Amino acid sequence: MESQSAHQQLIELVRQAKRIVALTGAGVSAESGIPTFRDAMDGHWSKYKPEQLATPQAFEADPARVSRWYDERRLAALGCEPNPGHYALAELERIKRAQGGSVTILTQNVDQLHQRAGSQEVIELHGSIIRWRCTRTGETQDHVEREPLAQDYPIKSPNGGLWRPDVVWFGETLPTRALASADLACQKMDLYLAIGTSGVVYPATGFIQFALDRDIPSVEINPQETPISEAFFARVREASGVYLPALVKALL
Ligand code: BV8
Repeated sequence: MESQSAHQQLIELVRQAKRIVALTGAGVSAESGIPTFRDAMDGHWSKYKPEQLATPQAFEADPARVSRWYDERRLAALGCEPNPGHYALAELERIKRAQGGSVTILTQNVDQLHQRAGSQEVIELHGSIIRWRCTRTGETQDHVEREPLAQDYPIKSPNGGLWRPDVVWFGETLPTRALASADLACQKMDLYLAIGTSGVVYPATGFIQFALDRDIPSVEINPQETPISEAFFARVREASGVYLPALVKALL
């Protein structure tokens, strides 16, 4: 936030709001120890770009490599805990629900940490790496076991297909129901937050347009500037795991 008075202004915006929509990205999970998407390629994955592996073409070309990458990320997510930023958003939802309002989280994250922190209204725009899907039948299974899904990859499904992570890859369309629910929430909202996202992935980053078109206040919470920072009504240059708990505490 540019200044203390702007911080007070934001507290009042959140206090007055009845229907809040929060778009969250990998930055919200950073303080849980999950590398952000653009930094995700550490170790032996550093020779790839995530956009190269998170595509149907990459899975087609090398299903073993892509399945292994996702299973490692699944295990990493299961080994992490929600951080104070996740818990603060769940608390904010409880506060707003008690007042007859709502907090709808549109998450680009696939780690399910919002749900594990207690948030109820979470729309997974890009799916989940905890859930895997058969490429032939579309059957899905949740995998919360803390060991690798297989010794050898790719993982054959019993119906002659392969198991793939139930995530939205680049070039794949987002789940229709998720998009419809997100649109509905954005049409009813009176405050839009974009937290921990670099604002480069579509259509997720496009939801701010609902706020701009309806002249609804929009706030970006991110220690760094992003390509869409200027579009927001206000900007908070702080980590979500630090700022969100302070914001929610100020409401009580
Ligand atoms: C689609 C799942 C129809 C897999 C992901 C219009 C214009 C241009 C391009 C397109 C367009 N429409 C479609 C496209 C193509 C593409 C796209 O957007 N490309 C981009 C790269 C230009 N979109 C698609 O393909 C989408 N499908 O639209 O279908 C179609 C298809 C083709 C062409 C036209 C139409 C599907 C997109 C979904 C891809 N799947 N994830 C997986 O996770 O492996 S996206 C991936 O990026 C993750 O979900 C990730 O969450 C998401 C966005 O990244 P961020 O979350 O923002 O993370 P990032 O690391 O980038 O940034 C972290 C931020 O956190 C930073 O700003 C940092 O400063 C901040 N931060 C760090 N620490 C903290 C913090 N903030 C707060 N607190 C902290 N402590």
